[in-house]
Amino acid sequence: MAIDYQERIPNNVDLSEDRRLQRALEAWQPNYQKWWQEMGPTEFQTHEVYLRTAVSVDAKGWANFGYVKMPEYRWGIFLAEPEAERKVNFGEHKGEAAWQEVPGEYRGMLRRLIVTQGDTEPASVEQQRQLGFTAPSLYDLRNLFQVNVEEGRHLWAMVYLLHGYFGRDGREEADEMLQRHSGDPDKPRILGAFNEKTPDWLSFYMFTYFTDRDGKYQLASLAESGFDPLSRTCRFMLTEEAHHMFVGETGVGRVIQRACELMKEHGEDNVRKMGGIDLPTLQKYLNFHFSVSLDLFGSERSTNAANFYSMGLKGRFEETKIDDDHTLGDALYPILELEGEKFVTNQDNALTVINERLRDDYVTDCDRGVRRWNQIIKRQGINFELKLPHRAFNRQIGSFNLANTSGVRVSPEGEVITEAEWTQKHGGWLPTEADRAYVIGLMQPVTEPGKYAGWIAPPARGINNQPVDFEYVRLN
Ligand code: BYC
Ligand code: FE
Ligand code: FE
Repeated sequence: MAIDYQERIPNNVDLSEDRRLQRALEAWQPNYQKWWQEMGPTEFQTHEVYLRTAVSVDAKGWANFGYVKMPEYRWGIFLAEPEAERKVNFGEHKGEAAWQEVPGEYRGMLRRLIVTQGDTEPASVEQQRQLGFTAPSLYDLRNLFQVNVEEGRHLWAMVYLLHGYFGRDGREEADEMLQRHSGDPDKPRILGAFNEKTPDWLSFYMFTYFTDRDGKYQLASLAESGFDPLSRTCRFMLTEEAHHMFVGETGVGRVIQRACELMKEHGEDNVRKMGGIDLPTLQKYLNFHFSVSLDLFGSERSTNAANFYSMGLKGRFEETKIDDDHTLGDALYPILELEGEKFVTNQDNALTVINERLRDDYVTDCDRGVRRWNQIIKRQGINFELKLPHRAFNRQIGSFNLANTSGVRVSPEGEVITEAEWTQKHGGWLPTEADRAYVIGLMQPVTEPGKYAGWIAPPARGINNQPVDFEYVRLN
């Protein structure tokens, strides 16, 4: 029996006009629902949550808010409006009409990019599945679920491309998206950060600040793609991503705010005594999440990445705003490297080091938020500064990976140290078991509207102009 997908899957891609695609997605949908029930939020599936749903791609249709039970969320397929006469804007095909079908010779590469992107989306839902039990407020609980349903929709976005443009192997890849799981020893998610745990709300805010921001930069590069359906779907995903990073930035900001208030109130720095999260612990979580997120940009030198660019599949951040030839034939780009025990800046072929360029854009963006966090601390009259650690700190991928540095390690300040020093000092730089146990111990659910856990300040304002004591999740 054919389901009316016009009804079941909101979409702006004329799904009902393409019976084969419709059937393929019909076959995948129950598997997605099953995955959501088994691997999505562990609780609250039958509760009404005040969610926004994308009902169209223009600014107005977007902001549709109402109570929804998560399994009934209208996961749909939304592509940004096509751009008339759009061209491939970079690489060897620069100037050709943008592709509406997959260019045959790049099929494998393109599929791989889409699969890697798609894999992260359900991974993050899996990582966050236990957090609903310990939300610091109904406002935060609602934000968690908003992020979760939208990451689910981002999976739909990539699965649509796989089903719509890649035939049988696309369908197989779509199935595998639901078979790999975050942290699964046999079938892990593809990228490192998506196999880490998100066991507490501080980790969640750091993740949405740092790791969702990798999403922003990767999606922005894919939005430049010469493969137009990918470009359009990523452009719309980026509008959803903004909220995820907002949850992260304001979440961390509120933890900082609360720590500062406790310090002032009690005239002492050790806010753990008062049930807060101290700033040095925050710095350790920041160090961890920033460094694992840096790994998501791949190796500094990458032939994959150079090929993605030359083929016109994945551009640079804001490609069309960059003033150069967009082919990067002889262009150079600086990269930081360790030579022996010294950092040196080398110039290398801009194509080869294109991952590094995106990482640079990302670091600059991360730093802006850290400065805003420091403003919160300063306004409270507290003398403390959060910092991004050095980019070579705690890396697992690329030239600063321990395996590539003959045992050299780097401190957050960027000093080259020995393995022995690392062993001795890393507990001061990254969350220890004791730090994690302390933070997890604070995670007690607060479920009364308008009440907030003692380790976090209330938000400055509510969602969609609702008050902060609004019933964002109906528990009865
Ligand atoms: N962990 O040539 P290299 C998001 C692999 S986040 C494990 O340096 P390349 C979201 C690599 O796959 C955005 N493995 O890499 C956020 C390759 O494997 P093979 C996600 C890694 O290809 C929050 C080998 O190492 N989107 O949306 O230049 C919540 C050599 O690598 C890692 C994308 O990533 C790692 N960290 O660059 C929800 C965009 N890094 O071929 C969602 C699509 C590398 O030897 N992906 N490897 O088996 C890409 O553009 C590229 O795949 C990467 C890697 C930038 C990730
Ligand atoms: Fe996403
Ligand atoms: Fe996201």
